Amino acid sequence: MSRIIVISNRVSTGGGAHGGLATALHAALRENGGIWFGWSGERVEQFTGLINFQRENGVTTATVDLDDHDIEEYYNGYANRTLWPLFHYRIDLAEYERDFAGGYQRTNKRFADTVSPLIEPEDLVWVHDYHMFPLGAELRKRGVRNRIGFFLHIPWPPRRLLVTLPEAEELVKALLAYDLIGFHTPEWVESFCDYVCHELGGTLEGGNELVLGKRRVRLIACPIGIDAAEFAKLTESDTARQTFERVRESVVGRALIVGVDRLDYSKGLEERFLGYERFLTDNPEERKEVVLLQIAPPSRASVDSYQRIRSTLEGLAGRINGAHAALDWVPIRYVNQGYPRDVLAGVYRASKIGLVTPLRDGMNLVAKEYVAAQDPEDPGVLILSRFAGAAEQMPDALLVNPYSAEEMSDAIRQALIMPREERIRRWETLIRDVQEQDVVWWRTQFTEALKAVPERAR
Ligand code: ADQ
Repeated sequence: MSRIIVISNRVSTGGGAHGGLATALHAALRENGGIWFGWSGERVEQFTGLINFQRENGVTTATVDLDDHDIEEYYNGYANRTLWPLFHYRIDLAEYERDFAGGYQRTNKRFADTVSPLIEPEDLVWVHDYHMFPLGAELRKRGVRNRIGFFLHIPWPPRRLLVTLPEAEELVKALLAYDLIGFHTPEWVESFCDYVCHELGGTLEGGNELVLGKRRVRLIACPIGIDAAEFAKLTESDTARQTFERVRESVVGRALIVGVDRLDYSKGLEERFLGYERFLTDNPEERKEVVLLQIAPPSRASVDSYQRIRSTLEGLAGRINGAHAALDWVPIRYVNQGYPRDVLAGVYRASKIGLVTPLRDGMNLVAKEYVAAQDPEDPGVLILSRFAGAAEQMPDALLVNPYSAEEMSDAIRQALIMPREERIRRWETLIRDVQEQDVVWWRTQFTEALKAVPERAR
């Protein structure tokens, strides 16, 4: 059986608690052998390419430290200030700087130099996400002839937006060095094809193979899932039960609405608060019957746009609470902190509504975790943005346009009065797919598709 070489910006070690993605990749590494390679998250004065190998619970990881230039230009710069906003349709926030683009290429070359000697002829190589677009092409330049697949965890932007990126053509051509490119949804696959066919003159063959000159690459829509079984187990844990009790007590009979997101402008938190405020204004009789708990740990704090969203949200929560609170009730509890997964499971289960309303999201795993944590006898209602990749798989959620405060307000109202039979009916369809198309299903779909790519001159 072929080993797997997983390459991603950050690496999750074999020990401790993890999200579904790390668990699924660890399982693959344990079963097939292999290595998980990437940045250690550490900063050094001068890049050395020295690899730190670790082995924990049968998983080998190999990490390198980056220097200040790399971190500023590749990570904070091109990945977080250029590609992330552009790929989430926010060209107003995207910064196009040649230094960032140069640092991104340099760091990818450094990764390729470091990892290529670790790759053996029969290995399957699986590269992850927007930090690593050029890595496959760099590996090819270093003589790596293996099957190499790439999976994008974020959306692929429409052609009309992508053409604003000065390096778009170069990046997309580099991507064609992979054998297989995976996206969460058919919509992102179509956007990618649209760019390659209309900007570069490529052609689509057999519905899933893009051809440009001598290059041929397969495309797959392969939605990531969660480890649903593990999440259901977490929900039964002591910590989850205690959290459930504590949270339920704290809202004294009111309906809890929960949001759980990294503090990121793509998650639509400002719009969510405004939608909730609209609900409070439109439904004065319900006013004191609900509480919104928003859990949002800060991320990427060294990027300006993330500092701005933090202060905007603090201001907004303060204003809404100031305008609507009563002696015994505060409408929004806004918590800037991360929680262990078993605590989150208890919070999800205690919540009558899961409010997941990103403006744009590759998939969104919180939506699936919320469903997995519900009580089958009395499940809560998922309100989901139609602009999350997850919406495609979850039509039985209440789908909303997160830009419309009115739609969000209507959906909250509909969820609060939804009869139990309807909640159960919708939840049963949702949980079936969350369980069937879990993270192991996703991993298998991708790796099997990669193995099926015919051997050919690379
Ligand atoms: P993210 O943008 O990070 O991932 P998401 O899919 O929602 O978004 O995953 C977030 C994970 O972090 C979830 O497992 C959630 O439980 C956890 N989390 C969030 N807030 C937390 C908190 N306060 N405490 C503890 N844990 C918290 C990117 C893409 C997504 C895509 C994933 C996977 O942006 O669209 O679904 O990758 O491909």
